[in-house]
Amino acid sequence: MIELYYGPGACSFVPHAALETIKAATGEDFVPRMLKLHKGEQRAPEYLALNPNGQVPTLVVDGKPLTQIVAICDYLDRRYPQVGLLPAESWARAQAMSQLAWMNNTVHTTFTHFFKPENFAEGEAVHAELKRFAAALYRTQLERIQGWVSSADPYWFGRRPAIHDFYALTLLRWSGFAGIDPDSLPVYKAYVDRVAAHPAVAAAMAREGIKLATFRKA
Ligand SMILES: N[C@@H](CCC(=O)N[C@@H](CS)C(=O)NCC(=O)O)C(=O)O
Repeated sequence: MIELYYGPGACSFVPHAALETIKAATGEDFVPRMLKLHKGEQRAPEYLALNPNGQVPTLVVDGKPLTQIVAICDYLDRRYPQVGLLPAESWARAQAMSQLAWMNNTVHTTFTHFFKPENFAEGEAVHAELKRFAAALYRTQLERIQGWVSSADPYWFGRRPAIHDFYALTLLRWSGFAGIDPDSLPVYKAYVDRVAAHPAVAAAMAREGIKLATFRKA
């Protein structure tokens, strides 16, 4: 049995959409387990026993937990290679892992500095500066992703939606919270609209109750 602990709108959307894609392609189902992050459910002792970082996602396979998006996605792709969640050929896969690692350890972390500056420093003035700096840096990182997806046809790796599509969607969706108008990244936005229209991705979004539009003009 596969269970996924996720928080609506959080980075756990990446394995969530992957599991919906697996379900659509193979019929293999999973058990979604929602945590209310704003209520601190990720810090409950029972959850910390699964994921001592107190974060989502956690994949639980036959009772055994696996943490970290990169590891979870690698596992799901190796378990269901027929779904095409990551490229199979060695060099293409290595390049894909390089991009995935960068999205996870750099772009995602830049957003965390905007979203939770209190995790990195104390004091309101420092938090305000961290938010300003991180939002500007985040934009430059999204521009790099826009360059990559400018050749997506229709998805990152071609015909089938893959892990990178789910991460790219999540990162652009978050940009609205950081005051970045997605219309200012039109190629990236058009690509994410395509990804979101895929039935498996739409199913994950519906379960989480999230929409793409998060940007509000100041
Ligand atoms: N490197 C971790 C990052 C996980 C992460 O940042 N999760 C966030 C949501 S996007 C979280 O659970 N935050 C809750 C908290 O920090 O309290 C991974 O790849 O799984």
